[in-house]
Formats: sequence, structure tokens, C-alpha cells
Amino acid sequence: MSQPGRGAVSQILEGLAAGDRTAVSEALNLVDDRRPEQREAALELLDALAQRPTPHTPYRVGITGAPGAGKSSLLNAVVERLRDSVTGIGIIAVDPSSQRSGGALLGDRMRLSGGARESGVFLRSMAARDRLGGLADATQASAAVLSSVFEWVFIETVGIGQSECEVAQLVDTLVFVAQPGAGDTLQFMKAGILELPDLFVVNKSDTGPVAERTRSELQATLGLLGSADEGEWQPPVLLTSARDRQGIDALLEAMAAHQKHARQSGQLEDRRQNGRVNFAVESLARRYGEYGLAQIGGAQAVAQRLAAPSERSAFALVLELGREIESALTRR
Ligand SMILES: Nc1nc2c(ncn2[C@@H]2O[C@H](COP(=O)(O)OP(=O)(O)OP(=O)(O)O)[C@@H](O)[C@H]2O)c(=O)[nH]1
Ligand SMILES: [Mg+2]
Repeated sequence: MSQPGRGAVSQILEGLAAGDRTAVSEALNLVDDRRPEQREAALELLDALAQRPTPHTPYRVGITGAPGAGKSSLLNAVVERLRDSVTGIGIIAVDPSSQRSGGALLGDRMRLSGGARESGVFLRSMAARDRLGGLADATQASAAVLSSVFEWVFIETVGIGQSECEVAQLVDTLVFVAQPGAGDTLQFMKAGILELPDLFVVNKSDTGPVAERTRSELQATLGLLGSADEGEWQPPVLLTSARDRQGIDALLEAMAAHQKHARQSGQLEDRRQNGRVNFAVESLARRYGEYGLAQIGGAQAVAQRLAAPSERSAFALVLELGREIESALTRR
């Protein structure tokens, strides 16, 4: 494929402004293109999107949890409720196992009912397996593209551990979906991830008392972490059945409550700032390595440059710092 010039970028930008789905796909392809010659165009596109006001206030929600807990089913149920009241929904599913599938596989797995594709719901799956690092910055870039067009953006990831930490930095609200049954709670504690989610959901409540028991256990375990200070967010533990469409409204209400809290407390801005720093550091380190990053003072210097008041987006800064690294390296 040839290198997209400025013309291609501005064409994509125009398409995105018109909410054109082909432009959304093209933009996602471009920002996920690992080839060096595409990188500048991708960053320019992302920078232009960051500068451009959106007609809506974007909201990003991460859905994470053990394999098979019902994340996709729950997302499907949530999307059904939401889709008539919001300006578009974008979904990124970080799939640990499947080969890149252009969303077809995900579409099947999500069992998105009735004309999802025509009703402002956009799905994109990203295969995690064929990447050596660079998952978080690719996800973040994709989320930035989707947020420019869709009001709600969901990111589904599987697993307990690293991927939660990464996704937690990308979203405004992180939802953890648990399976009913013994053992899970202990597993969360061991992995030390109980601190990250803003909302806990025990799904498959239709399986009976075991779901309720898991909920109590989880609640008790969260209580052990120490009570929140006044004004701090206390993550609720909800029960849902994606299958029977139970508890979905309560989940949406809890998301809305967290979103409000995050905005008012400043947590949302803090998270977004962290996300910007992580994006910049990860994407520079992947391109130039630790040695390259050290030429401009390392991760800390990047964070400082991003913290300084500026008109530029993190994406523009990555371009600028990249040029600085290159000239430092060629001077040697
Ligand atoms: N009984 C019951 N089964 C459910 C419910 N939600 C999902 N399932 C079933 O659980 C299985 C896994 O559901 P998914 O939605 O694919 O789960 P997931 O967490 O997205 O799975 P991965 O993406 O593979 O990690 C499927 O067989 C679903 O039909 C529920 O509320 N009740
Ligand atoms: Mg799934």
C-alpha cells in the first residue's frame, strides 16, 4: 500500500466529521499501522482529532473480567438499552486468541441483535496475540478515533493482570465482570486488581444463590480494603443476568453515577492525563527503544512535557519528541 499523504488524512478527517463508517475503518487501520512510514500520518490524524471539538461528550467504559464471564453478552444487553438514547456506540474488543478478523468474529460472538450495524453501533476487534507490546497505545489510538465519532466507547478485554492495568488508564469507568462461583474473589485478591475497577458486576445471576454469595463475598473483600474516605468513590457490586436482561438498568445507572463522580472529583481529567503520558511513553519507547527515550530525558521528561500547559495534543508531542530523538541519535 502506498503512503497516505496529507490528502488521505484530510479525506479521512472529513469522512469522520460526517460520521462515515468507511472513514472510521480507514482511520482505525491507519492508527494501527505499525509501518514507520504510516506513523506520521497516523499521529497527524490523531492530533487533528484531538484538536477538533466533538458534538458530544465522549465517555469511555472498560469491560474486563475472566474468560467466559459474560462480558460480551453484558455489553450486548447494555448496547440494546443505550443505542436509542446516545449518539453512537463504538466497541473495541481486545481479543487474546483470535487472529485479526476485521470484526466479523466479534460480531458473531457478541450476538448483537437486530441491525446493530445500521443503528450507530461500530465494532472493532483487535488481536492481542500477534503483538509484541504496543497493545495499550494501539487501543488508546483506536479509542481516540471512535470517541471522535461515537458518544460511548466500550473496550472489552479479557484476563486478570496486566491488561486491566493498561485498560484502566484508557477509560473513564472500568467495569469488572465476575463469574458466580467460589474461588474468584481469592483470585482477585492475589492478583491485587481489586483496587482498579470502579464497578463490579457478578453476572449470570440467573444461576441462583451462588451468584448472590459471590456478590456478598466480593463486597466483604472490598470492605477489607478499607473504607473509602469521604467523597471518594465506593465501587458498588451489582448483580446482572445478561441472558435474562436483569440488572441492566441498574448497571447503566451506576455507570452514570460514576461518570458524574469522576468528572466532579477531577478523577476523569487525572486519568486522561495519565493515559496521555502512557501513550506518549509507550509509543516512543516502541519506536525508539529505551535508549532513544533516554536521549530526551526518559519517561519522566515526557510526562513533564505533557504536563506543561500547551495547545498541542499528546499525539503532536509524540511527533515532536520523535524528531528530537532522531536528531539526537544522528548527532552521535
Ligand atoms: N446463564 C447465563 N449465561 C450467560 C450469561 N451471560 C453470558 N452467558 C453465557 O456465558 C458464555 C460466555 O459469554 P460471553 O458473553 O461470550 O463471555 P465473555 O466474557 O465475553 O467471554 P470471552 O470474551 O471469551 O472472555 C456464553 O455461553 C453465554 O451464553 C447470563 O447472564 N446467564
Ligand atoms: Mg467476549
